[in-house]
Amino acid sequence: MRRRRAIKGSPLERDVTPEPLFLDRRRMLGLGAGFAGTGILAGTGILAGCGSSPTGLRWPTGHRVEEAPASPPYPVARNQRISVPLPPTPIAHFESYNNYIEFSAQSKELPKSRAQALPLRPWTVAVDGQVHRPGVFTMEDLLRRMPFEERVSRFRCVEAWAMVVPWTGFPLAALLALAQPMGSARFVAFRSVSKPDLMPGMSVSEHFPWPYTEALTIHEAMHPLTLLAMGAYGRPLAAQSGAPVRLVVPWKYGFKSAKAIVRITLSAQRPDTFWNSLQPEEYGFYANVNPAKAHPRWPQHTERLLPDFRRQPTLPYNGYGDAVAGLYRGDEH
Ligand SMILES: Nc1nc2c(c(=O)[nH]1)N[C@H]1C(S)=C(S)[C@@H](COP(=O)(O)O)O[C@H]1N2
Ligand SMILES: [Mo]
Repeated sequence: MRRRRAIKGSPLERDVTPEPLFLDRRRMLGLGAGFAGTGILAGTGILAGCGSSPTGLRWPTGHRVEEAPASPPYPVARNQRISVPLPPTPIAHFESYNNYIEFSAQSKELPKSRAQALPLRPWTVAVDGQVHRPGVFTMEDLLRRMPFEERVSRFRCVEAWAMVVPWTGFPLAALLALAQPMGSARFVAFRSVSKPDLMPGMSVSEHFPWPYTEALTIHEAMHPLTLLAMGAYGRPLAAQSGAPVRLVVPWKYGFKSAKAIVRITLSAQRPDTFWNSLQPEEYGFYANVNPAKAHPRWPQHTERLLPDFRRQPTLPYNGYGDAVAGLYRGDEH
């Protein structure tokens, strides 16, 4: 891929994270303004014109937090500026063709029936590590306090199939703002729930480095396109889709988007992650969708779009290059 002059001195090359960015909570919650100020989104097409916030909906003001219903008001307003103008994959296909290796390492169909055994409440997400204010959030906390919106995104698995999904969620940056990352935090790790008794795939693949984990750089994690989803298609996520809360990073291969998250840990060092530690040649740490990068098992220049698996070209960064290419030098994989 062509080296881009504009990326010199990109966030990845910087050792020191600009702490004031994280400490100014007011600015952080107005994500658009905060990010525009850093230059990370300079020249972006997809996010241009977002105004002071890329999020379409705030919890109605005037509600005392503890009185607010613990559910986003489905359907949540769509953020048109971030959404792609494509017809969503039918929900029946989204909810019955799944990768969820804890439930089955082989089958795309078994997660749907097996995942129903997973209790989705009570459920908490811990946010810890290099943060000034570590915390444990219940799902009700998140539903009351986070700025939910709907956004229609492309989703691309490294196995070369693709979907278009209307997610309901909130920018991960909004949750990280509450935890106040330290200047030393350079990576954000995600840990999926681990319940071997309920998850038959875990014992079939017992040599795998459970639990399922993934990670992003702090700059990827703070990017407005990085979503924590609790719903899709205007309703709460199905268990097999990663309920009650999962990551969605639309410019990366799907394995980065960890399901059923229970812990988010900020660190100075890059953490080991599940697929990358098993097969680094097949599952790069960055895993940005890249049609030009050969893959040992799946050619990446085209993809098959659900529901009919029509073949179409794959786009660099899954079509989100204008918004995210500035995060990279171009040789990350
Ligand atoms: N915990 C966990 N998260 C996971 C996976 C998994 O096996 N376990 N599979 C990943 C992969 S490879 C993909 S493509 C997506 C699939 O999401 P979907 O089933 O909603 O399409 O989830 C990702 N998140
Ligand atoms: Mo995947």
